[in-house]
Amino acid sequence: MIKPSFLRALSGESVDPAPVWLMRQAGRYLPEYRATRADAGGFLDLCFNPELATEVTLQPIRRFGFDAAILFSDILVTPLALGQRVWFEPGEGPRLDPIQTANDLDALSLERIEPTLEPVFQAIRQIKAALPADTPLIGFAGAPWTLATYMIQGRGSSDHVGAKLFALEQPDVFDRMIGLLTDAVTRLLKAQIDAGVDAVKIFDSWSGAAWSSLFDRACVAPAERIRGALKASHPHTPFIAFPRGCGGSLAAYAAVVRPDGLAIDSSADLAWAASVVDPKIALQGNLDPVFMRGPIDALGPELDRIRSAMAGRPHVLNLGHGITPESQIANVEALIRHWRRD
Ligand code: 1CP
Repeated sequence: MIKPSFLRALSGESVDPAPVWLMRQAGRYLPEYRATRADAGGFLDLCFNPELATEVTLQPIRRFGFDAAILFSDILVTPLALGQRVWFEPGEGPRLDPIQTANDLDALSLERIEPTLEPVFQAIRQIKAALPADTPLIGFAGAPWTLATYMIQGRGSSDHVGAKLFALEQPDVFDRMIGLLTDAVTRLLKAQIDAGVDAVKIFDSWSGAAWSSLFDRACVAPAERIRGALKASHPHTPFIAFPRGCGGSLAAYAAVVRPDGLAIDSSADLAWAASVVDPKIALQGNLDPVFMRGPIDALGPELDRIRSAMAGRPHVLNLGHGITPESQIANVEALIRHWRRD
């Protein structure tokens, strides 16, 4: 069988047209997702039900024929598997019992990851059995710093001041937490690969909130360790990193972490990113998600700009962040048509 375009791009090949998938492609903008979600009850019930997680992973593939599927799960299953209480407040978002002291951290355990997340691995096996053979499956985890922001603050926040203060006030506990999460993410991604995913991605959604030396310590160093451990055990599985909002630190991040794919947020100039990142690393991105709900006419020129900035280098078309619930199916269809020149 010919290697799928997504895996070719991640092995450093320039593919035309570049493969396309969208961050959060399974989600509330799809009526079929909303229907399955209503049947499942809570959001976590959906994540831990292999049949339903399989169904929602496949929905965007059936509807749009994306070049890769992404496992339906959430980054917050990692703190849950470590033993922290995690729940979703309907209409609001995630909530966790915050980690405030060394004792709270000591109550967490790496040994619970594989048994607690067995339904996720079962979903991976079912998804692989159901997906078209040429559609790779992406597994993922939250990166340690982004997970720590939720674990310390107990919820999402806009400035992450709680987590940043924790790093200043309890540096030893903070470093131990990042170390534990680095091991947890490594174990989770290895288990996902063993269950059948074809590539893995770490989401450092809040790396842009870290000051430069915190970024080195809590984002760059852990990502480098995760990549090294995965390459030692699973050398052929591509590793994608997403240091969202890291600005001018992108070049240093790419040089140290050396991912196979580097996801780029919408604020970065792709031509600049191409000039500072090793040309063997596939760049993934970086259309602003608002184009999925704005006038369709605006899409073509923006996609052409991305195409010309990425000409001749390995690229995966994606959004610069997750697709939002307000997105329009017609916009996603227009994006695919224009990109593939159908
Ligand atoms: O009610 C619902 O249906 C909940 C909405 C939702 C969905 C669809 C949440 C809650 N998580 C998900 C799925 C999800 N989360 C996926 C699935 C696969 C796909 O892409 O199709 C993925 C990859 C994630 C990853 C995730 N969860 C991230 C990293 C990516 C990013 O967008 O930056 C983060 C930060 C989360 C936390 C989270 N989970 C859910 C929400 C609403 C949030 C954000 C909370 C906040 O900070 O306010």
